[in-house]
Amino acid sequence: MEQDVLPLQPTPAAVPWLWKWDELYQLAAMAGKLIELEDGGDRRALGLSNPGLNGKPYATETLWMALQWLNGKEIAPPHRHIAQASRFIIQSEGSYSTVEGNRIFLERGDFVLNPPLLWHDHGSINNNHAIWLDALDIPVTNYLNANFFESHYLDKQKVTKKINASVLKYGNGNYRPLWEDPINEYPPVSVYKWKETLKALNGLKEADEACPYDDLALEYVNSFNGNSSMKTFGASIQLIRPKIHTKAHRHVSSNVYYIFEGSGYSVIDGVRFNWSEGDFLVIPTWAYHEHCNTSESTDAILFSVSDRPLMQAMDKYRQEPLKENDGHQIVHSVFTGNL
Ligand code: 1HN
Repeated sequence: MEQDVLPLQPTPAAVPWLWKWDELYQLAAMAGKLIELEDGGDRRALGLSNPGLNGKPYATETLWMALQWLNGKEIAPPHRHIAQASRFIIQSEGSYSTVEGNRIFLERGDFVLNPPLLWHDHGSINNNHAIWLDALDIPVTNYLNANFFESHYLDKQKVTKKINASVLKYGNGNYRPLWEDPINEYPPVSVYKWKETLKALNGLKEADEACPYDDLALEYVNSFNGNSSMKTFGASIQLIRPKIHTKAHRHVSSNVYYIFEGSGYSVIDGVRFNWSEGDFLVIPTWAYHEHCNTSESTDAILFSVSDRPLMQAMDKYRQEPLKENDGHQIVHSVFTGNL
């Protein structure tokens, strides 16, 4: 009984899980054909539902992760919500998001921010469909009973700034327009362009330093204050060099990974999860995990979101390395998709 109230350590209901790209893509494409976006309607988003969470469309206890499909020439109308949101672009040519009047064109690998209560809509200027992942703090917002949601009266916002203005103004990271004060709340830039992210990863490669648990990993931060991009969750991009096998650790924060490029595997609590481009992987809180890029010559690049900023803000974050077996888990099975 006492252990129900004061467990000795975290007991996540979310289970480690892997969603394969082929299956997700087929479902999203089918939704693209079958489901119309209506005026004042919502988004065509497939929520990743962790099998440990009783049918809730949540990837972990704290993170919502979905795959969104936008058809060519389509408009996903403006709305706003208190939930903190972000997107990582998988495929887009000619699609845009307008966040609070600031329209940005989306390209593969871009990381897009949507701080709370900012109006946002998406659209496309040609016939190409776009696909991206949405990461939001919906489970936390709902748990706290703090959700607010509002639809806009227009079917798309007026564009009030120059196209891509926030990238032009703030996208270089180290500089601030002298006539503005630092923005302390959320990052001033609304999209971290893939070109810059790749440059940063390549710089880190040259610097020849690495993390034993993640190899080369960078968090997307607010360039004005160094904080995480959102308050309830953060996002990172990670490059695992060929043949690198990281050491295992565990922490009080859950992660959802999207495999942007490459192939390899992760071992989570003794189970091996083989991944390749496009797959999604969940690492629940306090689960031991290590990663391996199995390629001899190609980098593996992984995008991930984590609720660590929330845990740290509440003073709940802990991290510990696996001490035994030179920091490597003993693999007792391979994930097959069966519970
Ligand atoms: C949302 O606003 C979007 O704007 C996507 O693209 C997914 C899931 C739950 C709640 C709001 C979007 C969402 C969402």
